[in-house]
Amino acid sequence: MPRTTPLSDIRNIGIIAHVDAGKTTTTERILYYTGRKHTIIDIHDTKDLKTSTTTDYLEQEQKRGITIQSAAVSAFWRDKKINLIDTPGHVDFTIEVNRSLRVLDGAVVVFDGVAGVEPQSETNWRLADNYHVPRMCYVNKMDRSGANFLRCVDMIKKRLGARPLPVQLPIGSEDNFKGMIDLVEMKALVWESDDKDAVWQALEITPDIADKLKITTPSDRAILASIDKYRTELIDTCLEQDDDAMEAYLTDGTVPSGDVLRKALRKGTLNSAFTIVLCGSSYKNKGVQQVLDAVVDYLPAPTDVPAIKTVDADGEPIGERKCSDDEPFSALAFKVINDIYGALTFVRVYSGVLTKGASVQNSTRGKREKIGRMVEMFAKEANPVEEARAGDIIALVSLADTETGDTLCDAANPVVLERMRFPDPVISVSVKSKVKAEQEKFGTALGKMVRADPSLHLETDRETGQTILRGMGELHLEVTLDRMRTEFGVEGTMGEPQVAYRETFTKKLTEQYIHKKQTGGSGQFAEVWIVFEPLERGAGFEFVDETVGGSVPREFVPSVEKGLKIQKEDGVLAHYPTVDFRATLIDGSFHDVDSNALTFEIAAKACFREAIRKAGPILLEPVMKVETVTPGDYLGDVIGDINRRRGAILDQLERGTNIAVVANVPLSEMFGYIGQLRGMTSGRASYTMEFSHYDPVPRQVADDVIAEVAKAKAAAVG
Ligand SMILES: Nc1nc2c(ncn2[C@@H]2O[C@H](COP(=O)(O)OP(=O)(O)OP(=O)(O)O)[C@@H](O)[C@H]2O)c(=O)[nH]1
Ligand SMILES: [Mg+2]
Repeated sequence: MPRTTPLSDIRNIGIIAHVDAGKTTTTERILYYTGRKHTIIDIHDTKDLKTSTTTDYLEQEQKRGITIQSAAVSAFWRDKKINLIDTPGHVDFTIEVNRSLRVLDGAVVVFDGVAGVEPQSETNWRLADNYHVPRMCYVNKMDRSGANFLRCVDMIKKRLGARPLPVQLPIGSEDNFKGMIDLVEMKALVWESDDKDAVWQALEITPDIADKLKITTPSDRAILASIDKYRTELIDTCLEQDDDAMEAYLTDGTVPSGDVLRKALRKGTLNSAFTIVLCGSSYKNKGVQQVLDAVVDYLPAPTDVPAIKTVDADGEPIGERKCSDDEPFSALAFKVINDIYGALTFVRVYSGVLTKGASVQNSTRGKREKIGRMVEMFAKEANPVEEARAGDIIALVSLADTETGDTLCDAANPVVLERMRFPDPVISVSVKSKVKAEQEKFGTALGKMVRADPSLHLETDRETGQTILRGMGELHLEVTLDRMRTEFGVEGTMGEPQVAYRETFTKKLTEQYIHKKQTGGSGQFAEVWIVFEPLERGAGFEFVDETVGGSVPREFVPSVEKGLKIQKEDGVLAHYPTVDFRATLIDGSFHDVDSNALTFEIAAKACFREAIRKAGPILLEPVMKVETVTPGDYLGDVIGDINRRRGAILDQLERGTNIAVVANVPLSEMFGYIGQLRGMTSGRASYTMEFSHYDPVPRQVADDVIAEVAKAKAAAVG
C-alpha cells in the first residue's frame, strides 16, 4: 500500500497549557471546524456524565471538568493531516505532557488572556524547550473580563524568556471582543456573532477602524492605533529570516508579500528564532480557524525537525534515524493504556513502515514482539489500520513485553531511540482493597495502572507488608484509585498521604566489610572495600568499579552493585531511600570455593549499612514551588500563613487584578492548605504547586518524622 498523506502534509502537534486555559475547549472546536464532529460539547455541561467532549471522555474528567490523560485525535485542514494531542494542565498529570512532547513535532501553547503566563504554562514551556519542540502561542479567553493581550505578550517575554511576535492583534476585548487584526494580510477579521457557525468578514484597515467597529475602551483603541508599529515589527523580524527579501526591501523598499512573510514566519518558528502569538476566544468561537491555519502554515512536518537520535546502552547519542519510509523501521512506545480492547501501546513511528503481522524487536528489552492488531485512535475510538509509516502515531493492541519508553525496531537493523525522562513521585499513600476477598484482583488492577503511568510507583513496605503507592500529588493518587473503580470494578481505600522523604550521606568515608560464614563443609566468603561519598542534590546513585587485578572477580562486580541498590532503598534513619551518593568499589578479596554472586551481594549490603551509620545521615524533604494567587486585600494573611508553613517567599507578581505570591514550601506543610486558604480569603484565592527540589529537613522536624515512622511501623507490625 503506498503512502496516502505525504510526510510534508502531516502535523503532529500537542496543545499544552496551565489548567483551564482552554485546551480541551479549543480541541473541541478544532474537531468541529474540520468537520470531524457535528456538535460542540462544553466542559461545564459534562458533570452529569450524560455527555462528554471528545477528548475528556473519562468519567473522572467529565465530573471534574479537567483533563487527566492526554488524548489523540486527528483531522484534516487545507489537505494537511493534523494529529493532535490534547494534554492536561494540572501538574499532577505532568507525565502526560512530558510523553506527548517527546513524540510530537510542534505545540500550540494556550494562555488564559486574563491570567497570562501561569505556573504550568512555564513548566510546560521548559519541557518543550528540553525536547526542542517548535511552538506557537495562542492567547485565548479574550472575551473574559480583565483580558489583556499585550500584558500576556509581555509575560511571555519576561517569564518565559521567549521572543514573542504577534501576528494578530485583538479587536476589542471582554464583552466587546470582535475578532482580530491579521498583521500578515493586513485585514480586520470581524465576526458577526458568537455562534459556532458565525462567519467573519475580512475588512480593510482604515484609520477610523476603531470608530467604525465601535471600540470604545481606551486600551483597546490604543491597540488599534498601534497596528503600524506591530506590522513593522513583524516585517523587520521576517526580513531577518530571508536574505532575498531583505535585499529587495533595502534596494527599492519592496514590502514582502503575504506568502513571503508566511515563509519567513515558518522558518523562524522552526528554528525557534521567535514565537508567533495569536489571539481569540475558543468558547465564543472566534479565532480557532486561524489557529488551524497557523498550525498548517508555521508548525513543522515530521521532516522539518532534526532526525531522531539513536543512543547506546548509557543513553549517549551515537547516531540518528531519518524520518523516511525508506529507512529501517523504528518507533518509540510513549504510552500504554488499559482499554476495553486490552492493553494499547501508543507508538510514534520515526522511520520505515510497520505492517500488521510483522515481527519486530523490542531493542530496549531484547525481546521479540509480534504485531497483531494496529489501530489509529480517535480519542477513545479505535480504527483498525493495516500499516503505519514514518511520522504516524498509532496504537498496537496487546503487546507482550513493551513498556513506556521502549524502542521497537527492525530486528535486522536494531537501534535504541533517545529515552524519555519521567518525573519522580513525591507523595505516597498506603492502599488496600476495600473488600478483603478481592485483594488479588485489586493488586492486578493496581499493577496495570502503574504500568500505564510511569509517574506512579508501587512498593511493598518490607516491615509492615503494606502496599505503598507513590505519585505526583493527592489528586493524582485519588484519581488513580477512582479509575480502578470505573475501569476494573475494584474499590480501594487509601491511608493519609505521606511525604516521600529521602536520606543521604553528608561525609565521605571508606568502609571495609568481610562476609564470612562456615556451616559444615561449605562456607561463604566475600570481602569488599567501598568508598561512599555525597553527590549534589538530584544526582541519584552512582556506582563505580575501580578494582584492579581481579581482587573482586569481574563476574561478581554486578552483585556488589545489586546489593547496594537493594540496600540503599531502606535508609537507616526512617527507612526512606538513600539518594545522591556515589559508591566506588576499590578493593576486596574472594575465596575460590566459598565466594559467589550471593556472598558479594550480602557483603555489599552489610557494607552499606555500616557505612551510612557513620556517614552523618540526614533526612531530605521535597520542597514545592507554590504559587498562590490572591486579591491584594488578603496578601498579608497569605504571606503570614506561608511563613508559618516554613515557606520562603521568592517573588510577588501582578496577575491581572490579583497578586501571585511565589514561594518554596516543604510539601509536608502543604496538606490541608486549600481549606485554610479558602477560609482565609473567603474562597477568593487559589494556588498551584509543583515539585522543586529536595532540601535537608531541619533537625527538630526530622526527629519528629523519624519518631513518627518508628511508631507507625511498630503499630502496623504489632
Ligand atoms: N470565557 C471563556 N471561557 C473559556 C474559553 N475557553 C475555555 N473556557 C472555559 O474555561 C474552562 C476550562 O476550559 P478547558 O477547555 O477545560 O481547559 P483546559 O485547558 O482543557 O483545562 P485542563 O485540561 O484541565 O488543563 C471551561 O469552563 C471553559 O468553558 C474562552 O475562550 N472564553
Ligand atoms: Mg483539558
